[in-house]
Amino acid sequence: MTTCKQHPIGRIAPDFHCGAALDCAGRALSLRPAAVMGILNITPDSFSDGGELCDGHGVRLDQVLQRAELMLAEGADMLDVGGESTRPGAVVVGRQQELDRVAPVVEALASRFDTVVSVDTSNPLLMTEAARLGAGMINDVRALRRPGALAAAAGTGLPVCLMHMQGEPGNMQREPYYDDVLADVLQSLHQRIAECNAAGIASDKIVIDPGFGFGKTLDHNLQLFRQLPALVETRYPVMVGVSRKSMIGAVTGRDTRDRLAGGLALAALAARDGAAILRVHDVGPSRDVISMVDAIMRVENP
Ligand code: 7PM
Repeated sequence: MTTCKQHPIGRIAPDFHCGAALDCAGRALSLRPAAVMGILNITPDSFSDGGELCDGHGVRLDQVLQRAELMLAEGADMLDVGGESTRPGAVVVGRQQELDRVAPVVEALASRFDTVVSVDTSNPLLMTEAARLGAGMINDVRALRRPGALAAAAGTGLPVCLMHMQGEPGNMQREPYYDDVLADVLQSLHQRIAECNAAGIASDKIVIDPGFGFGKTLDHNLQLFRQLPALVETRYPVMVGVSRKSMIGAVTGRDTRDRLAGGLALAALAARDGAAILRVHDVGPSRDVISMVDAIMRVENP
């Protein structure tokens, strides 16, 4: 294991090469320039897309497919399907209900579209089922902490995104505290990576995510974002999810539906800092930001 000089606890992934592609169930996902992950929230109470893909009667598959098609036309490299709202105070979804809600969507997307379908879940049953139905990645805001999740994820052979969260969705925003937010996030992610490795998930299948808004104050979120380069230096691909989040609302004073410009500013900074995957609601504009930043970074610097 190599160590990163600037960050003593930032051990680097032994086998990961910057610019490499991620193997998502046989599909090569290029991470340079950053990949765009389009968000498909299959929850009745999603905070920014108002349950339009799912209502009291269940998932509206036609709407989901239409939205997915639009995102892909706008240049999404992958789609992230989630059926559990992690909003503080959200209705808790049962494991079976989550499975019934999300699995058919994964199947429909994977069979119709030539793209990577990521499943946003902490549920081991859904991980296994989604992989069987053609999912290409597992995205877990609990970083595979639920009983059975490590083994289930390892069994799929899929890449996993390990997100940092302090606490649980129900209590995470009650006075979050860190001595040093970056050090804490890095240390906890390295601990999860070690658990993954021990369970048989190789380092080249791991993506890390600082978890903006998950058990963090505005100041923690801003500090973490400022220190993205330190996360990128671990050589694990870094996912950034800030689209429409409250840190943008807190700075700009805008409602969720008016946070696009703020989010694009952060997308530009994340792309410049070397983030590997941007998880966004607004695919087209985010794609343009990445293309533009990439053009600037590629041009020769005399
Ligand atoms: C309510 C609160 C609804 C928060 C939705 C959310 C991330 C994620 C989410 C992230 C990764 C949202 C979040 N956020 N997965 N899932 N990283 N890897 O804003 O930042 O979409 S849910």
